[in-house]
Amino acid sequence: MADFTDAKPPSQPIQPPLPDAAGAEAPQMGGGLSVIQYWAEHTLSPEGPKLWQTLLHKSACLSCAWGTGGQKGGFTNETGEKVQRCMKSVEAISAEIQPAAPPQVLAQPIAELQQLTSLEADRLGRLSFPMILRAGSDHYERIGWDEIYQIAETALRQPPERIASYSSGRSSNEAAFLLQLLMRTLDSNNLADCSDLCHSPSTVGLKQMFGSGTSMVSLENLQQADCVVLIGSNAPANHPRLMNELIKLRDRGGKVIVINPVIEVGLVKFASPAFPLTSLLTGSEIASLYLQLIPGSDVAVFVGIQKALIEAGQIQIDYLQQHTQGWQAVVDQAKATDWETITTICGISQPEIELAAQMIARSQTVVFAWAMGVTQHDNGVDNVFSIANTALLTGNAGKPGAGTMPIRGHSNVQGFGSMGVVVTDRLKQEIQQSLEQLLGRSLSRVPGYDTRRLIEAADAGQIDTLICLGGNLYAANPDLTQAKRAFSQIDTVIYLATKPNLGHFHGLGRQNTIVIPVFNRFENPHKTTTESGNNYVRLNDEGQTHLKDADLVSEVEFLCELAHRSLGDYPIQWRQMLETRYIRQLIAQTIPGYEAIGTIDDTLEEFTIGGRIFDQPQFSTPSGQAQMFVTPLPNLQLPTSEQFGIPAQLPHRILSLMTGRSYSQHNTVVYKPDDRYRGMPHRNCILMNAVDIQLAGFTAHQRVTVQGDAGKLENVEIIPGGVRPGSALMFYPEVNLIFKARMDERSGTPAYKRVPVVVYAA
Ligand SMILES: Nc1nc2c(c(=O)[nH]1)N[C@H]1C(S)=C(S)[C@@H](COP(=O)(O)OP(=O)(O)OC[C@H]3O[C@@H](n4cnc5c(=O)[nH]c(N)nc54)[C@H](O)[C@@H]3O)O[C@H]1N2
Ligand SMILES: Nc1nc2c(c(=O)[nH]1)N[C@H]1C(S)=C(S)[C@@H](COP(=O)(O)OP(=O)(O)OC[C@H]3O[C@@H](n4cnc5c(=O)[nH]c(N)nc54)[C@H](O)[C@@H]3O)O[C@H]1N2
Ligand code: SF4
Ligand SMILES: [Mo]
Repeated sequence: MADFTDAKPPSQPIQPPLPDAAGAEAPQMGGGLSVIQYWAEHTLSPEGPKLWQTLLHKSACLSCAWGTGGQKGGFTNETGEKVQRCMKSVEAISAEIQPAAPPQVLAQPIAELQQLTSLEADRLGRLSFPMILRAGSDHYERIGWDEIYQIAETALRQPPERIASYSSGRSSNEAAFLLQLLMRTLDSNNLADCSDLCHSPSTVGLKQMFGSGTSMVSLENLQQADCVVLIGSNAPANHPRLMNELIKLRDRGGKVIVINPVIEVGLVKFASPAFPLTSLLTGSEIASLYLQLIPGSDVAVFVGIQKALIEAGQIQIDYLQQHTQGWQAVVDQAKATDWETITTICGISQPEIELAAQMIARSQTVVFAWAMGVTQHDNGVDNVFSIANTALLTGNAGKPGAGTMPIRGHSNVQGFGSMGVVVTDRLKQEIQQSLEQLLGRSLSRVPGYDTRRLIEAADAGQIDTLICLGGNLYAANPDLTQAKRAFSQIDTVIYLATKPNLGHFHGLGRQNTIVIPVFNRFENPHKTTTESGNNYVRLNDEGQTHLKDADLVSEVEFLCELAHRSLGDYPIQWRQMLETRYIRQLIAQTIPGYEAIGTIDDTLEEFTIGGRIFDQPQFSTPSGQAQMFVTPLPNLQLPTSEQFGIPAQLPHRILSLMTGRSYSQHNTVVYKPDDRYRGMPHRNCILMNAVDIQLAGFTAHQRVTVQGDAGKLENVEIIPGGVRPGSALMFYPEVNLIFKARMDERSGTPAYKRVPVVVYAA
């Protein structure tokens, strides 16, 4: 374990006093007894028995990609450790075991349903019968399966460039594989996926650097790290079990460096129910160093860290020479960039950056982990490059206990990528070749639309048919007005979903909108698999639904039947795939690293995907070396009040707005309106720094208008809290109404974390 006792004392105070993480009423640490209380309330309530049954079911947790559960039992992680499921798991299950939404409620005029909030839409209950909204009608009505398949099959007969799919990472690998095979057999490459809005910059960036786009760190490796750099992640809310690894790391003397414009209370101190004696009551310190940077400036921080390492003679030249390419240019860039430029862009002082560099250099094994604060920027890929460059300069890639670790989102979003649900230029060559062999012809080379480009194409009237395998394409997008308009230009929209959401009421097609109710992961009548963010494949057992007299279909069955009706037996006997073991055999033959899935039905052995975890500095690039890239510093200038059309005399403040999740929501689905850890009591809040509140002449809790380049939200309550001055934070999906998508061109990911807004008193 590294020793920090002789670390150079900083020349000036390195840690700015931690601002209050949140408002006065907010708790002073993350986790805590309220988590236990939530657990207890739910598991002891009338839904308790069903909840327990589901928690114990052998299937992967529905919520995040940390990936607890699976064949080894609902409470086991991949190293065989017995762990608890966090309350996010309970939250997700609770939503799925709701009673069915009453038919008369779903048959209300669509204008009524459009009044519902995200929370209200979810609380309607589970979808339990298929329904259609036809052109000229003002409400959804029940529809029979034959007519559904007829409409769908006709809709797929359009030219391939005019048909598209969108998917979200809750479905299985089997459904994902079928979806892409169906689309590619039809010659369409329009395979948009929620990862386009999420970790696509990580996939694109890491693939170029290491030849593999996922985490190179296994859970076992993480457990050997002695430093974790956690960048742009609110893990206490979104990946709670990762917090236990950070607590254990601190307990064994390791360091955690947090890089985040928001002081997230749970990243300062977290009280974990996993350690009732040592952590739950008093809390465990998480961050050893907290760098509260200006949003969007991560590249500057990492170039700064690189510069400090170079100046201290702490980069690993031997390692770079042997295992990397392009390192000299990266070193030259850091040397040539002066400190003032770096510190002005990121707002972090040189001594603080130097301290971070020293912590990294003095650690034997460092894991660099990140989430949406890194990827959702117009330079998302550069952010990823700059982090991985830093890992390489210090020799922290390709050894046990170290490496780059994107913290993935949806519980099977990574599986969708592995199965080839990607646009053409992101499809692995091996998969392309195998599919061409299967089809007996070459695949279409048309680029295909990723998620943002799909919305643009639809908005331009270029899409006739859209199949949505889960998710909420409407509300996940920036500029909801555009998203709604885009949907209205699509003739046929088919949603497969477990529960109603805003998309089903606002994302409506021109001719037909069909909502098909599906079994969720623990209800499917067949086995399925999923892939965690740590590259671990889990096998999910068959299950049953609690819904009585429900007319549900499995995603696999729907896709098989639709494919059979559209394509007959070409290139496979689609109906045979209802036996999902055959799909797994096909996956084993097609997807690199997935060979072991071919026998998983017999062995029941879950496995780590081959070729992903790098314990040795031998990467999957053609040369075996990692490729490094120079990362231009971002220009973070905000528009002026004239550009916003705001009279200069009106009291106002122009801010860089971060948009993301509250404590109790899963993406576009809100479970509870407030975020107690940030002191935000409802959805229509803006978290601002006291300095900005004062400079604009506002007061705490005043109601203001927040305006972006696509619209405004009114009557927004100002909440003072731990955001970096000059920036603010609001919740999606509501805030998606007010801004257009600037995006990272290389990955297609919108800059959700740096939205220029003006705040003024109405
Ligand atoms: N309970 C729950 N779990 C979830 C989800 C959920 O909605 N609810 N969603 C799932 C999905 S799909 C995903 S992608 C993940 C999302 O997990 P996260 O990425 O943790 O979620 P976000 O709310 O987007 O917040 C990201 C963090 O980035 C910080 N940030 C913002 N801008 C910047 C910046 O410029 N630089 C840096 N360094 N940090 C910045 C924010 O302050 C925030 O702490 O969680 C997954 N798990
Ligand atoms: N402003 C802003 N916007 C963002 C983000 C942000 O940070 N800020 N984050 C982005 C990110 S990271 C992501 S991943 C996207 C999320 O975008 P999506 O993945 O499209 O949205 P979700 O809200 O996760 O989708 C929820 C719906 O999925 C359906 N569902 C749940 N389980 C299943 C299942 O097993 N099968 C099927 N077929 N359906 C199911 C339910 O009907 C539920 O209503 O949002 C993006 N949008
Ligand atoms: S950390 Fe993620 S995968 Fe693990 S129990 Fe919690 S929500 Fe589920
Ligand atoms: Mo995500």
